[in-house]
Amino acid sequence: MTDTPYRCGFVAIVGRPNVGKSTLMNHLIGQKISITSKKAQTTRHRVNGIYTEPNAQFVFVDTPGFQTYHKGALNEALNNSVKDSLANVDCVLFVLEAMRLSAADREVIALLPKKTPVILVLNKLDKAKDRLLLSAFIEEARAEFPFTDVEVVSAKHGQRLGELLDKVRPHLPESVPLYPEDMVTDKTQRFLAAEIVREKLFRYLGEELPYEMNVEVESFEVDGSMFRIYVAVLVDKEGQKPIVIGRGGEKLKKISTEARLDMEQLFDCKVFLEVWVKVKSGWADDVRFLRDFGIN
Ligand code: GDP
Ligand code: K
Ligand code: MG
Repeated sequence: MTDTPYRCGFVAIVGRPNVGKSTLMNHLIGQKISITSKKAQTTRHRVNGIYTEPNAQFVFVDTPGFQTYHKGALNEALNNSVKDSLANVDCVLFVLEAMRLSAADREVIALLPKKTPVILVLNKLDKAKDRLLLSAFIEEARAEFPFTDVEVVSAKHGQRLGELLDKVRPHLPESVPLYPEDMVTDKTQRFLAAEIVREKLFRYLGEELPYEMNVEVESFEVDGSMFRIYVAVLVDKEGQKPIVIGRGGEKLKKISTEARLDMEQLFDCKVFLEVWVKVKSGWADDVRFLRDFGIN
């Protein structure tokens, strides 16, 4: 019997918004740590998700998608973050949605590294019923870049993720594990709590979502076997408060109830959650707001 060497390395997940990067990472690690939604640009921060096997540890880096339409400072920061995350990884997963290869996808392809293995991951297999069309599409995609390998998956339905891991594993360097084996993310519970509330805001506000909005965990306390979490939703103007709160407080109530249930599942304990809406005002708040984005 030969000894299999332990392998551990970083795997970046890239692709245009909405191809399913966050969904893929959550399913690969078996926990929901990265927020997902139908809206582009839900993921604003880099999130590392860790998956440990008896002989390997995969550290997945979910990159924020990039924005090609609004060229503001925030979007530049997002694009730089994508480039950064590609610079120092052992393998890249480039995610495409089956049967769609758009200009936005090509912009991401242009940023793919030449010296690092890049695996083409065709997601949303459940939407591609025709096998012939699918293989023609794979050929079309392969003509765009010298991908090291290809795998077809459904992130949402957890299909063929084991096959994908089999293709990634050989690219991980021989190394001791970098994280404890029961750790699923290097993000703090405080960070994850804010992300969960953000996800619900995206989900329930839809198009009404104020563009300038931020979520801040004001306090996170352990109280016996439960967590007490106080979260502020910061909006720009007084007039935006009712959008988040809803008639008779109904929207905010839905948002906080769903967020609490997700938190209880993720943290595996009872959670008391209070969410309220505040208008950001003045210089001090602006500084804090920028720091939360990790920009300054
Ligand atoms: P990201 O912007 O690339 O991180 O994409 P998300 O993970 O937020 O997913 C965008 C949307 O695609 C969400 O509505 C997901 O539920 C959906 N999605 C992700 N994977 C699949 C899949 O395998 N099949 C289908 N039908 N939808 C998926
Ligand atoms: K998204
Ligand atoms: Mg995402």
